[in-house]
Amino acid sequence: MNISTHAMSAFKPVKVMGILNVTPDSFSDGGKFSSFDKALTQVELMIINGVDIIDIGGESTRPGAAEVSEKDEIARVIPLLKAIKSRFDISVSIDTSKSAVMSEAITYGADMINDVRALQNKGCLDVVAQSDVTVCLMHMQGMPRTMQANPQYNDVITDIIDFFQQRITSCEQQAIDKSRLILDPGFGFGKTLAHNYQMLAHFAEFKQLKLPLLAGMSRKSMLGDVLNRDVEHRLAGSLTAAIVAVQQGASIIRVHDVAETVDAIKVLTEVAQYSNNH
Ligand code: 7PJ
Repeated sequence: MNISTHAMSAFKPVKVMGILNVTPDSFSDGGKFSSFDKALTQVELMIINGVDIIDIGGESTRPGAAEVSEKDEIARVIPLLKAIKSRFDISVSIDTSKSAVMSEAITYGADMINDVRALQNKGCLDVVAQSDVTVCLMHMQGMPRTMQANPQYNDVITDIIDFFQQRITSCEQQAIDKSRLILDPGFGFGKTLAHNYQMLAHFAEFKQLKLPLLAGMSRKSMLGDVLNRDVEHRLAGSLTAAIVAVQQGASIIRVHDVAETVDAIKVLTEVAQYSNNH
């Protein structure tokens, strides 16, 4: 399935992307079956709860996180991708910035590449051009290790729109059709608290690029800083942020809490059916 085309259709149902983190200590050596089975159980639960896309990430891009080698990242995500694709009928996205990981992921049936570096690393545009996967181009200022040090923008919205326009042009020059692209302003990726809330308050402005939009705010610091709650207690904040993003035109919401987000979006969608014909 071409996710971006689907998200652009007239009715435009909002999709929920469920986060599946593959931690460094899980099964990179292929020997720890309990972690592997746990991940598959989590996938099954997300599917039961109505997830549309599973997003597998083998590189931690949290602020301050260390880098991971190509070999390790492949060992973390590809066996899981294969297992999911052989057991379930569900779209899978691979959260990576490495062309070798993208290539393997595409070979083993990934439906989408989710790149927090927006295909700027060497070889990524080429690999994606030779496939038909959907791509999420995310904006990040700086690199994960240092990005939160001192983020600066002239205007966070227009700076990100300029970045998107450049990336869209680069994709089109490589014959990656616009219909395959999804845009994400990258909450928390080289942004202050104020930048993050400006992005959310004005999220609808990204619609001018005429592409589906993805928003990922689940459990992030932009919620924790306002709520003064640790990462396990940010569900209400995450749902509120998700709903605001949907109201501002987001097509895909990337979350940890699938069941709750699906419920919230169902209620919002029901309201929307009555709001146009008063
Ligand atoms: C995002 C992501 C996001 C996209 C992460 C975390 C950090 N990919 N990968 N958008 N965040 N597209 O989930 O807290 O916001 S990792």
